[in-house]
Amino acid sequence: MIKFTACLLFALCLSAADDWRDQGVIYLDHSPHAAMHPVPIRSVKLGAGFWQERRRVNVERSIPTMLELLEAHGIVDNFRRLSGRKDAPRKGPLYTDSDLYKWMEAVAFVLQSGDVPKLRATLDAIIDDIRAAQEPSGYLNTNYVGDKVPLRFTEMYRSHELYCLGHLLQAGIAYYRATGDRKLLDIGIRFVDYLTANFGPEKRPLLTGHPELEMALVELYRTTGNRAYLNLAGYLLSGVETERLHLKPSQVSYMFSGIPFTSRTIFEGHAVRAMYASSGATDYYLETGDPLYRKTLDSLWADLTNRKMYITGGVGSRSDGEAFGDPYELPNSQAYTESCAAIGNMMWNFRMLAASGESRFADIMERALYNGINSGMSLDGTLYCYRNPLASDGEKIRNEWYDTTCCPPNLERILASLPGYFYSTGKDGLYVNFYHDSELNWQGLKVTQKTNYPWSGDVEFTVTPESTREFTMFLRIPAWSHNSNVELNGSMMPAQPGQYLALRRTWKPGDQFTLRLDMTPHLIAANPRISEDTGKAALQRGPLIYCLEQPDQTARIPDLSLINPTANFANEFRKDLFGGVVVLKHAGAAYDQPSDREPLYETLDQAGRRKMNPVSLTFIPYYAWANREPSAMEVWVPLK
Ligand code: FUB
Ligand code: ZN
Repeated sequence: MIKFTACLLFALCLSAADDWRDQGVIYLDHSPHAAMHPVPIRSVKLGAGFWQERRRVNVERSIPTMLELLEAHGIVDNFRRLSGRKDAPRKGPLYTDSDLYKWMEAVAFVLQSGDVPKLRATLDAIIDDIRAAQEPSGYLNTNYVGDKVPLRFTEMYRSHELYCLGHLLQAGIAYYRATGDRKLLDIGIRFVDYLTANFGPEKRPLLTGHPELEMALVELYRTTGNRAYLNLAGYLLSGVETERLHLKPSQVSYMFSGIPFTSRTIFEGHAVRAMYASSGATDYYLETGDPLYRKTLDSLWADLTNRKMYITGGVGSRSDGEAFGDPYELPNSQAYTESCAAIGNMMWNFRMLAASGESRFADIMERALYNGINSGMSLDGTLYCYRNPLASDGEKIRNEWYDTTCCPPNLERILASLPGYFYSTGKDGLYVNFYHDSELNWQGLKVTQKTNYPWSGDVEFTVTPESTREFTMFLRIPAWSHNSNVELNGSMMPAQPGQYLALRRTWKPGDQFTLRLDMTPHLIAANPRISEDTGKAALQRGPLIYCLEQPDQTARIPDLSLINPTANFANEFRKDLFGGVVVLKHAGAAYDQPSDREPLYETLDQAGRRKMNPVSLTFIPYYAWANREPSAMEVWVPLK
């Protein structure tokens, strides 16, 4: 490993040596255009509470059961078959290697938080299976073998060869950062070296038909210091091979690759592809500072957040092509909102946050994480949503397995890596991106948070530097927290929403302060152009979006509406429900006669005479829906 000499961290940075233990979800300590540097996963220990419970279930249930399923569906045997260790036909769609790699990355992230010897041994055995399957050239893919060898790199618009490699590299990097062992990383590097030897502007053309490799290559560059990997990412993003590959406009729209990334102005096509491409392009910007990339990324972000993103942070409206729709095309029950796309949204915004230091990007991360990602996994950790719609008539939405099982291991790797998103360092101090009962211990600084977030908005901080020193604690004040304050040394200071509040002072061991975020529930209106949400409101409390689900209501969901939207919500902590959640109650009304007994059309006068009865509506956090019997649900509720 290359040892860098420059130290770009803030004043507490003691050493510039590049130790694998110092490297987080992404490693930006030497990225010249990074304003913020994530801390390692192992430096943050989450205390009991919201995410730690999810993380416990992830390790104890999700990760083991997913491996059983990957084994049962022959996904691991696909590798063993190539080495002769198993005589079994290849199983599953052409991209299944990536599902195993994502699972391996999840395990590697778990190991970054602390050794789990049994899990490590299982992972080591699978790494051995993968190594045995790799060809001497470095090529590795379980689909393009046997009579499909002639098809290698001939159908890159669909082949997922490079997508799988991207996930292999990410797993290898995570494993290296967990253990210091390069064995999985080197398998990926051998394949990349095969690519650099054979492909490029003067050689054969290359295309990521499903972007993913771009961000993995930039991370590989950050891990090894080898600039060839960054250059390969730049080549893929440059999209210079449109003609040599005879790509059609419809293909480059769908793939979100194949033309220069910097020529993009809007999101279109396959949502996961677009999010991963944007993540890779941001990674490339963080290393190169190319202003055209920054301009493109800013325009795309505006397109997403002003016109194409759900209130849950989910993206991708159409099931046809798993794709973005037109501006404001955000249907609720038809929403596609693949879990992977919400994850991609969070990953992209994490990189934009690092590039800018602006809290609006962390706000989107939080929105996606608590809602559109969190909904993707059942509370018992064994069932998953591929789609995360915002309304349902009660279809069965969660399954333990999908033939395209990209989402489950993706959710597992996010939960396993979560501590790595909580803090970043910058040249002036420490940024607190997320809140949770936790302890950071990093570069001679301890920070503890005592809180019951997200059920409570109060966070008590204790700051303990090794010795007294001056730096800034930057606290993210979410845009939803309209009346926040910080109490420090007996004085209260207000905190503006939508920015990092800078607390600059000389901190001494044991200094304390309390942040109070405003958890008042708010009804949210949608842009008038989102036709499905006209005359409706959604409910948000803190970072959580709420919904109505049938079991909690006294009338059927299609017959319900909210009345008197200015009335206060009653908060109730229900210990018995979903492992403990705050439910919100509000006055509503229900049609006396169920609406499916009304005529299809009638005059407004007649409709106005329909009798409604007062009811109490009970809202639950959106992420928790579909954890009982399949039943109707809605996020956007009609206003009476
Ligand atoms: O393209 C195959 C899978 O479909 C990918 O893993 C995901 O992006 C999903 O949308
Ligand atoms: Zn997916």
